[in-house]
Amino acid sequence: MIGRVGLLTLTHTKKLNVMGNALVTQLIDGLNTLVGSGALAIIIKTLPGVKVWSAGYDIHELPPHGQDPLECHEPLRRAVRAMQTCQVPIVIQIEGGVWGGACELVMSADIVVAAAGATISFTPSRLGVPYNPSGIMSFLNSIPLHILKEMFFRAQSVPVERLAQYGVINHVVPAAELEDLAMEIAGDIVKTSPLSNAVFKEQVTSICNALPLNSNEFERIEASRRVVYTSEDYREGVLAIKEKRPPRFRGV
Ligand code: LCV
Repeated sequence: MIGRVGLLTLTHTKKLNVMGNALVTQLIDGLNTLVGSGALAIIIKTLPGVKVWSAGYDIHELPPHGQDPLECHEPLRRAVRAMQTCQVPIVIQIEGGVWGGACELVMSADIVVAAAGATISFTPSRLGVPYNPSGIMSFLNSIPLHILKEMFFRAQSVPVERLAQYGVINHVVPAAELEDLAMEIAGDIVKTSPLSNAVFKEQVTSICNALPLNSNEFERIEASRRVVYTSEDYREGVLAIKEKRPPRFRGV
């Protein structure tokens, strides 16, 4: 803590901060500890100078083929819920590359500050993963639809400078200024009303997650998703990442 600003540093950089149970547990415990210690704003960051901020979901912890990789108890879902339900504003500070599910973690923060040259790579379509409704809502609430569709369908790295043009990223600064900017923002937040901030964040989260899907529609979507996570393409996508080669999808 610095004053009432909580600092949460993701330190699994040797494993590219992959979002497996170990890192997600560090994140959730860290948020709870900082709020319990009186933090009125939290900065999430990693060690400075990384090439990869997070490589996304830990592909070695994906459930066995044929099981939903994004079920509510999976690490990514737990991490996003922790970010959204944390009662204090979260400033996330990114540099290097943010991949896959880590993109949703970043988008679940309240304020995003990035080092110039950082990139966001949203990759479910490269793995053959059927993203899920609540995850898509996270993205729809922070990325304009056509930009989100291009990111999803192309699965390419997008510069933070481009995303900042659409308000997806709050600030892009030289890496040397990143820390100071995050602290300046958090320093302003801790001077405002914690009660007002908490109830504002709670309402925004509730309103943004009000998913207008009826039960029939939801069941239909889940049936469609099951076709994907039981497909050969999904098996091939995960294998291709593990074998560090381009995937060869056949649409089955
Ligand atoms: C476990 C890894 C990973 C990894 N997990 O280093 O959003 S969804 O729906 O797609 C969701 C399911 C999800 O998030 O899926 C994962 C999405 N992530 C990716 O597609 C990124 C996959 N990784 C890469 O493209 C490269 O690793 C990057 C560009 C991140 C870094 O490349 P670099 O050449 O610097 P390596 O590829 O050599 O990786 C270093 C070690 O980290 C492992 C990788 O297998 C390698 O392990 P070994 O040293 O044992 O060979 N690794 C990389 N990503 N997501 N492990």
